[in-house]
Amino acid sequence: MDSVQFESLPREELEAVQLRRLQETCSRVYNLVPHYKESFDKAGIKPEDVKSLKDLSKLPFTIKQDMRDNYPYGLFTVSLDKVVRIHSSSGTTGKPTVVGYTAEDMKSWNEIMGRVYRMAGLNSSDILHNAYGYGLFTGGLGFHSAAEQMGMTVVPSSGGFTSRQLMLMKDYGATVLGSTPTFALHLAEVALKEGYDLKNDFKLRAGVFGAEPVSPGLKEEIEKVWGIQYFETYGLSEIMGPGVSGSCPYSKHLHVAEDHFIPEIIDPETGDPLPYGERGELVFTTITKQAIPLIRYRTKDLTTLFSEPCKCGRTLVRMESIVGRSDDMLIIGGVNVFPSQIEHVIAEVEGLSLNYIIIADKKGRLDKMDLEVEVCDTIELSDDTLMSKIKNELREGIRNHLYVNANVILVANGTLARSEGKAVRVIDKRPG
Ligand code: DLL
Repeated sequence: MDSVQFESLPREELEAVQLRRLQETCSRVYNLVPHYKESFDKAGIKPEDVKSLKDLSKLPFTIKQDMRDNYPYGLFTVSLDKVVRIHSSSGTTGKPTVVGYTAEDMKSWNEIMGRVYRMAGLNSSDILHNAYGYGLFTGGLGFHSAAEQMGMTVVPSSGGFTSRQLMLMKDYGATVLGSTPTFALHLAEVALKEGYDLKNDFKLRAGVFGAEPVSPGLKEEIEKVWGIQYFETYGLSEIMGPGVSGSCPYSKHLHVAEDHFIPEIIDPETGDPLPYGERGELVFTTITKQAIPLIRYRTKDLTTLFSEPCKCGRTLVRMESIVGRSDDMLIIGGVNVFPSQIEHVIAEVEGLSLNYIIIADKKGRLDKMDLEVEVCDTIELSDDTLMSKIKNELREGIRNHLYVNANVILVANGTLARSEGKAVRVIDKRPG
């Protein structure tokens, strides 16, 4: 069965395929990954006990910490000679989360991103201006490979260099923009400042946006200012990258690629499964992944699943756009940032205490991050040379480990408010 047929299969047929793939995946991880043998045994379940999709809820969860504990390749089910690509994303501290793809995984990824493009009405005559970052982040290359495979013309511009991007978009005749929603608005703002006529100088007709949460108002603003249709994709590196779900023209909700991943919603506190229609934490089980299959991976993203039929004819369940996170992860300009990672870097810099506060805000349309840190009580704030050395070291450390820029503000020991209960590490001043 091909990917297109799968999109509108009657539910019973779709679920039969899912069950078979789930059973194969359970055997695979149980037999090949010590972590899973242990966690299945601890939960008192064997792969052959999975007899229906309802049995999914008996399987153990996988969390980000499990990936860290098995860093870098401990959860892989193939040897590295079968792995053709590595990506990674933020870990909660020190080491990043590593994922690998076999050639077959790449085929699946292209298939699901291809579906996102088809749902957006794109085809081989489109020109994709791809402003997602290229590199270890899955955005750039994930968008790139699938578009190329579909025969689109890809302009691999990557992030940054706003004015140059605008020139390329205009001159090369981009019809589709791939970027974070924030960057799409920033591009529009700079274009207007530079005197472009957004509707007539550009040939854009659609955008495929994702990688960060966005309010409905902001989506409308992007559609209006650029005169384009807004399509969304959601995804995460642990599961695959962009393409895990995507919107169609009939619904702002996103169809989940259920031929590759089984979604569940759980209560983030208790871990109990919640029915469709109720909001909770999104959990995915991969059912075709070869290199690093994951069982019941807790995304920490909060959303709702809907099973009602969609006007587009697809029977794949839909998820609402992500409404938040059940942990403290921040997304700054599309880059995931955990306060614990920042703390890890602060701890490495001599002269700093571990009293800090992260302030996420907007500068124009773009995200920015201020980081206020108390120096140790033995350090004089008036020592300019020392202050600039500490500042640079911290800024560089953060850039190297987290790939984001922080505006570092050093303050005297004892200045930052102390909290009676859990320390307040983050103030998010961004609207929405
Ligand atoms: O952000 C993959 C991606 C790239 C998706 C480009 C869409 C477009 P990670 O870097 O692993 O992967 O970050 C995953 O980003 O758990 C969400 O919290 C957030 N996220 C991704 N897509 C959306 C979205 C990529 N459409 C984390 N809306 C996820 C809201 C999103 N949040």
